[in-house]
Amino acid sequence: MTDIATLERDVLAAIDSAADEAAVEDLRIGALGKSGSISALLKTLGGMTPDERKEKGPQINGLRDRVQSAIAARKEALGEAALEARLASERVDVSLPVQDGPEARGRIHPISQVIDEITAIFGDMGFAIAEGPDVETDDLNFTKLNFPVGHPAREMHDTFFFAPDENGERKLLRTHTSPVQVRTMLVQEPPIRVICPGRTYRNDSDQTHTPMFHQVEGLVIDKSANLGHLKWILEEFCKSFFEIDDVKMRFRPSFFPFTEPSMEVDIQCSRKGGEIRFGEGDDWLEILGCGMVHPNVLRNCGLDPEVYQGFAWGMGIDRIAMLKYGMPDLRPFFEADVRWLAHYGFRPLDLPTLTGGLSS
Ligand code: 2U9
Repeated sequence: MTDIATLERDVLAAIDSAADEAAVEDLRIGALGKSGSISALLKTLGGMTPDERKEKGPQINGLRDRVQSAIAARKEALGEAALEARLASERVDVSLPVQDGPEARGRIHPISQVIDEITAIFGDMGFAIAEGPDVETDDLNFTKLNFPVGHPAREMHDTFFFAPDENGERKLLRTHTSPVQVRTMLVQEPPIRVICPGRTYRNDSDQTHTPMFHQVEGLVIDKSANLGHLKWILEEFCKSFFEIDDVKMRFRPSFFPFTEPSMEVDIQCSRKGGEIRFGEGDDWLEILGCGMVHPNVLRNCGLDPEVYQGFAWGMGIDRIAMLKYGMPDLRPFFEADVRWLAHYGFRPLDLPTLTGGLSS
């Protein structure tokens, strides 16, 4: 076999087995590029005698032409195969249902939903919504609320304290949202009607307690606000929130430093087969605490208790969310598990309204 025939056989075999277009291009450069093997043969023609050139010229040029067309054919075949593979892998089945967008797949956390429901109910009664910082001063969280310095109630709150700053002041994570009402009274003239939902913190953790939890507290201050008004507001709230026509409520005497008198409130319920239903039955369930604002608190917040009076209440949002939506354990609320959220969460476009129902 001549050198030319051997070269042709090798180059054509390599082209035939090239796996992709890049490999074919490498072969083209190796054969027909500036320093390619066939280009080298073509260059030898210049140094040949006319007779030799007559014989070798057609052989070498024929070799170049056949290799060129083999390369073009292989490139085309590989290009078509690559396109086929891409079309197969990227094929869109237009008969499949359209995938939901984020607004349809996302879920509202039950706590956010319940805060929306609570603010819708109290907003409709004419209450403003107030918020304040999670990191508070001892003064606003305790002293102004009539917790005497060194009083055991400060310890009862299992407070998370920060290290004292350069002035010796020891900040804390608020143990209730009451400092928000204190801030409101310090800057706003009565009449005051405000609710304060938000995060609160206590060093406590078990099946019904998490170190961070949510409260909503309410405050009404004017010249004649009294327990009759408080009772009506709480009854209307419970009827709206639990979506029941009527509800019995039971007020038991209690103690809080910031209210006098103070009460804990139970609502009527039935417990059948482990399921709690409100507005029926003859069982009771504690849901909130309340009372008339203590005169010391009014004074501490710049209001004259001889002129102004009012009432306040507080309840745990997480607890009433669990009760309303039948969630057995509090801890998954804050574990950010999307499977839990997919089950218990709410569709973002289903906004709670008073006319359309709150849990629809
Ligand atoms: C001011 C004056 C009075 C807010 C109140 C309660 C009673 C109460 C608890 C319920 C369960 C907290 O979530 S819980 O752990 N709260 O019982 N809260 S009266 O009284 C105030 C607040 C602010 C200036």
